[in-house]
Amino acid sequence: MPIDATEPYDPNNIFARILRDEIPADIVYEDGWAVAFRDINPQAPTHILVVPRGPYVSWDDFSERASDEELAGFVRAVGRVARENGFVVPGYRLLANTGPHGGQEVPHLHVHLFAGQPLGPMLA
Ligand code: DGP
Repeated sequence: MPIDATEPYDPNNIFARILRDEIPADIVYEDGWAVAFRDINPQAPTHILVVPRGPYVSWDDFSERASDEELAGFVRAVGRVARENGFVVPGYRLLANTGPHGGQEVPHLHVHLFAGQPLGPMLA
């Protein structure tokens, strides 16, 4: 079910539980600002989700409430995930579904990173 991007943060959402190591995930990167793990239902040869460590529901919530340090740390982390996996030259795609029209389902901000093949003009 798509979520409302302005709803209060639910500390028991699935990505919060991954961040607390309560449920397993295939983690590919972590630093003080972000954790990245493989999507359970990949839509491309490589499909990674990058999530901030802080409690933000959506891109809207994060861009409004996060400190400048958190914003910079998260953006750098997303770039590092792509760089460290060798995606910069062949290229990759970032996507942050937001709210019902964006099709966001998990109420903790996540940036999808797709790579590994030409992705075409849009992913469905
Ligand atoms: P979105 O529609 O943008 O909210 O995408 C949520 C993504 O999260 C979707 O591609 C599937 C993925 N996902 C959902 N539950 C889990 C989980 O428990 N583990 C992992 N690794 N990915 C999950």
